[in-house]
Amino acid sequence: PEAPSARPGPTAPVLPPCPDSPPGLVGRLLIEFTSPMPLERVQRENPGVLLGGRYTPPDCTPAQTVAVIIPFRHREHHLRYWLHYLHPILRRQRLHYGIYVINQHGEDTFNRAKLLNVGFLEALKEDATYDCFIFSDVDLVPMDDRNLYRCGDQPRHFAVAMDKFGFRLPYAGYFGGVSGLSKAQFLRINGFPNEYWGWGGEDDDIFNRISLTGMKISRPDIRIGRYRMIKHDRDKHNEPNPQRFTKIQNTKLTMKRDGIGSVRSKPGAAHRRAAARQAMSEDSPSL
Ligand code: UD2
Ligand code: MN
Repeated sequence: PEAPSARPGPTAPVLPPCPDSPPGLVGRLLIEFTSPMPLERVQRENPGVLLGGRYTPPDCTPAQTVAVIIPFRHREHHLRYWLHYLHPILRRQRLHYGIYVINQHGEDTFNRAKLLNVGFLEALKEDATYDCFIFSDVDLVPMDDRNLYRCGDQPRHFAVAMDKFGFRLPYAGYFGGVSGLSKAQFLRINGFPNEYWGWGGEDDDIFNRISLTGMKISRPDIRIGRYRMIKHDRDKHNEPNPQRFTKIQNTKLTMKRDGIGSVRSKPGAAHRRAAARQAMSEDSPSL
């Protein structure tokens, strides 16, 4: 037998790799949103989660480091349910993860995809080792913990069977709700569009980006990728975007200049930079 190991630190033993299929999963879960969920309870029931929503399995070394990015504004009561259900699930999945709630300040029109771009950059700023990014609506809770929140060799769509769509995929190219891309996959599509203001279309644009760069969507089995969405009305300042139908026709043209490379810039600056970049590398093979 080995000597009892010292406290964690430079002398801590090297943990074995986490198993491909985590042993402690329970399968189908009971998910309901009746009584309100106090944050104190979430905190009490998840003692292993560190400040900032970070968690590392105590008994194994995961292959990936996962940043979960949530687009957010005025949904505190949804967030409390989400945290209540997701922390134990992600822990059972033996993930090394951090949660990033990306709040849109002010009352301008909501922009989900741009918030997700910001989340990608902010997570990497905090921890450059993130190599997998899961993008989740705040109101979507998986009903089965075998739906593993990790990245693979193709972009992943997790929310394939939602209660609000009768537990079916609404259409073949649907990529909304919860999705995941490795850092390399995300950069390959130049991240997400920044120019979808209001509800709708941005998920289809992301789907187009993935197809146009020659990747394929991977999905869990329809019996496992089940979700409950917390019932809600359409938020203020997130009206359906009337431009969405024409915009998703033009992904091929817009994705080069509108994406993770231009998220921080003011209107106009992105165009100028893209033009400069193109002038410098007309024969660039990417995108
Ligand atoms: C659908 C998709 C979603 C996205 C959206 C169109 C599902 C389950 N999800 O969501 O992925 O493609 O259509 O844009 O089909 N949010 C806030 N505050 C707001 C507005 C939105 O926090 O004021 C966030 C929140 O994380 C929310 C998400 O944005 O879950 C999507 O907005 P939604 O839930 O109002 O739209 P929904 O359910 O039609
Ligand atoms: Mn919703």
